[in-house]
Amino acid sequence: MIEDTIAAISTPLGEGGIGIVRVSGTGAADIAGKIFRAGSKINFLNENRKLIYGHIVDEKGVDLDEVLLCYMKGPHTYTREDIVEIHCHGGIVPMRRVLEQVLARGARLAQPGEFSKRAFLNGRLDLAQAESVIDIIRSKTDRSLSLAVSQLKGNLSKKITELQNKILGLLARVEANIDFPEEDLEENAGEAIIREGEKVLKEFEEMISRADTGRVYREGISTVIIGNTNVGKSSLLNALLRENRAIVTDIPGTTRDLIEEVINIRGIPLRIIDTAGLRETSDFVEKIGVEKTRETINRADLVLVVLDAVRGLDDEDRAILELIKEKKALILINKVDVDEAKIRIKESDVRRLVRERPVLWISALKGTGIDRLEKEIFEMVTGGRVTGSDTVLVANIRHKEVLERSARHLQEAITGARQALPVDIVAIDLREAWEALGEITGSTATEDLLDRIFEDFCIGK
Ligand SMILES: Nc1nc2c(ncn2[C@@H]2O[C@H](COP(=O)(O)OP(=O)(O)OP(=O)(O)O)[C@@H](O)[C@H]2O)c(=O)[nH]1
Ligand SMILES: [Mg+2]
Repeated sequence: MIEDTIAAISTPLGEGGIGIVRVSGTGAADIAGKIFRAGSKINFLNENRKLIYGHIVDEKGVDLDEVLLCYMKGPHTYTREDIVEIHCHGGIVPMRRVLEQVLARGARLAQPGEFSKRAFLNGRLDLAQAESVIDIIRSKTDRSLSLAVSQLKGNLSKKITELQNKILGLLARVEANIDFPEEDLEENAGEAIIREGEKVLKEFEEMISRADTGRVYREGISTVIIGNTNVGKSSLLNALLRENRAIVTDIPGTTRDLIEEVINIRGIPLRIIDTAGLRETSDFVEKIGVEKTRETINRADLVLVVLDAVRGLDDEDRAILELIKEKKALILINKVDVDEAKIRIKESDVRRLVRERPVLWISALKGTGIDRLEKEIFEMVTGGRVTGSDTVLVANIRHKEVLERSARHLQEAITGARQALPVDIVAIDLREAWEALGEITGSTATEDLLDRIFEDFCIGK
């Protein structure tokens, strides 16, 4: 049982119609009783889960704000504790003043994610579900949202528990032999571990192989547009955004600072950065821009290289293509809208330099080839695999690592069974595989791990 009462402002700090101060714990009702004056003769304690009109007052009885208060009696609440939510006016000062009163009457300021941590500790959500809450808040596209909602519903947890049960089944077969630890694994049991174990291992592998796609939906892809000056990089960003975000001029060196935007490509959030054109330069400011671009390329998941069809390939373009040798990249020949006679780039020359990478002709100005480009990007980052919306996708890198660790233990157990190792050794590997999986749902998570997960949350959640 957690004894203390926590409080925080749960809405963003800024101007808004309403702002909510949330209080959770054994003292929540008591604190509300001291600072809330209902508008009529209602006792809010008798009005579970209803909004009651009134005022928050300070120690001297002076009104701080006109509010609606909602008292929610545990255990049917987010944290399973008594919760009071005070809906004040959404301004920094009213919310702060109300929070101050709550803290002055005995609550303590909640840590980031502490409401959700309590929801987990009190058995309201398992760990994967609690993690999905922050994914919902941070989702960038419809698809990332629906993935996170599915996880909150417990679909991932269900799958993980199924896998755990299958491993337990294997363990039971091994342990039937364990009374005779000196013995090697009984012939039949050994075969069963190999046969059934391989099946379970396949399920692991499928989940792991789809995890990168899940991660792409959850985190997005960091993409950078590079190329010589004046080739149309900013125009391409605008074409992808379908709005005029970046400044486009015919003066080389227009873009100096990096511009970052998020676009939605078939449900995948693409965090896309327009850069300063890469060229040898003596302009000091531009030099800094070019240096930044190099760093950005190193950090990016995907690079879009823009070439200018009119200007043709030059040494600088070749240098740029050299720079991305190790990166996932698409090569775009821009300005295909001009008269054919003006085009000085040969696709075969480009292809020779970039080997198997896709080369597309586009016009950033007219929007030609942009759909095709989006299709290529989607296929590149998902491996062309379309996953149905009811498929359980592992989207969190932490979950993927746990699955990999668990799979390794299972593999060890199978190998052990193949070599007819003593039963207790095979049993240890199976138990470790089972235990690792519990880190996803939290059944075997350590205090340390929990701290690490919840400290990444926002305040008030
Ligand atoms: N004909 C044609 N002109 C284009 C196209 N894309 C860009 N341009 C023109 O090329 C010039 C440079 O475009 P920007 O988008 O500013 O090029 P940039 O690569 O961002 O240039 P810097 O930021 O200076 O490196 C502008 O005059 C654009 O109108 C295109 O598809 N067709
Ligand atoms: Mg530009």
